[in-house]
Amino acid sequence: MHAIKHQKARSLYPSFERKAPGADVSHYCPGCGHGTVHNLIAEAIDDLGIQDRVIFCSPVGCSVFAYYYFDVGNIQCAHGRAPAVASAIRRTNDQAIVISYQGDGDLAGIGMSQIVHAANRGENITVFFINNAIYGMTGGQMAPTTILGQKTVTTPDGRNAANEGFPIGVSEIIDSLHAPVFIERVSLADAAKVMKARMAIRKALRNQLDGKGFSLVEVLSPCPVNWKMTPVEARRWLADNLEPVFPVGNLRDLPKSPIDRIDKKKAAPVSDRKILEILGVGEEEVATRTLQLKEEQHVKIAGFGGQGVLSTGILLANCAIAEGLKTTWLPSYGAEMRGGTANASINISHETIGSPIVSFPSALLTMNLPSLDAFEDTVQPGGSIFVNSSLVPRKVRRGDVAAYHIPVTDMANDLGTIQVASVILLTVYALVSGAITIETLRKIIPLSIKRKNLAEINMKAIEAGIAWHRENCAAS
Ligand SMILES: Cc1ncc(C[n+]2csc(CCOP(=O)(O)OP(=O)(O)O)c2C)c(N)n1
Ligand code: SF4
Repeated sequence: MHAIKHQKARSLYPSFERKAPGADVSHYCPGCGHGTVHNLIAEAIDDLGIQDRVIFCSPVGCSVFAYYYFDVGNIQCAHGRAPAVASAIRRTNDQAIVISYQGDGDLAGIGMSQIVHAANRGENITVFFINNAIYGMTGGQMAPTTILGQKTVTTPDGRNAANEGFPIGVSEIIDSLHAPVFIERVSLADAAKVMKARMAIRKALRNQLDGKGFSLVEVLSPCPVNWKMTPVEARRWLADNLEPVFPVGNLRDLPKSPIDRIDKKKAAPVSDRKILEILGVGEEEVATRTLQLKEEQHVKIAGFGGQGVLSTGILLANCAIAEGLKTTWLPSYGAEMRGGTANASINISHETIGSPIVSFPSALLTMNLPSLDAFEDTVQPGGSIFVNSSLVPRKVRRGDVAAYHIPVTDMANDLGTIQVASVILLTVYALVSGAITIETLRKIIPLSIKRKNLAEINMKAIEAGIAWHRENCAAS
């Protein structure tokens, strides 16, 4: 049993210096439950000795500013997406103790599928779900957990099941899944209940430390401002009205995760070795290959849907794997099936890559004018832009990048199909950047493209790219 200390937890900053001038106190309203939960979490972090390991994922909502208060690693997540972010951090950093801290609008409204899937995967993360039965930050709209009859700005006559459905019991939904190890609903209605909340919060963090798996603590928490009550009235209303709808207590406390029973080999993510096997590249081949990548590559390939920009991106990423490099590929496309805009972001590095996003490409491959217009200004100074000059009627305007204008659609047409235009562009990029070898490209194409005749034209496209590079090796 830990002694109660009458001092601020070490895991909270001594003074809360927010951006707003003179703002060095918490922004929470008087009587708000968020502050209480923050204290309970911070004390648990101190007592478990994990301050230097904790990464706190704060949501969109009143607790968005948690990073001003917790002296731990912090990430502010998009609305409802904290469980996905927390899962990714936990999977890539086994030393991290990851907290997903979420309100009811965040977790049970916009983020409902995120939390259900993270719980269902049994992610080894800890979720603190602050249920104040209302959208606090935006001024008191109905939340999924608003109780029947509760007046909010969007249900001025009270929530009515016929119109708005019933309040959602999040803990009960999570309890219907196999994987979670710990689910408890607690309340901040009085001091004794706060002490129970304290125990549950500790247990949920301890579980992660012990590698047990997914833990969720739902905290029934007052929002006096939007409930239009004094802090004392709010605590009473919580006990009299919220607790009967959302009964407090432990719903689940397993000694170990059911996920442990799954064959570890089957659960293991696909390794690079497996990918090399699929690509038909021998390990010795990778080991003996001289890595010629001099600097990290952040590539954006952009064009119309149907111009092969996404598949060319996959080809580049596959080549990077075959070179023994780390890589990521991230597609982005509009809602249209064909003819809409599409782009692929590819990172290539010797090191593990933290994010698949390419905001500032070192190389931009553009297949059409809208792509050049959209991304030209984002290219890093000293980077390169490769332009399909058959379809782009203007030159690159930037003076601080190397520009290559290549009539790849015309060249591909001469080979028999415009489908291979983007591969010609990729070949020139490969030669200019040295990121991947032509030898690898030749090897991967037949493995990636199953239709033999198309693979053959792609091989010709590589030769066309080499020929163009030979004749125009200087920036045009
Ligand atoms: C994508 C997106 N949609 C909507 C919003 C507006 N928004 C900000 S906070 C919030 C609700 C937060 O309510 P809740 O999760 O219950 O947290 P509380 O503020 O009560 O702690 C909403 C809808 C937003 N910021 N981003
Ligand atoms: S609006 Fe409600 S949840 Fe938000 S800080 Fe104020 S009391 Fe807390």
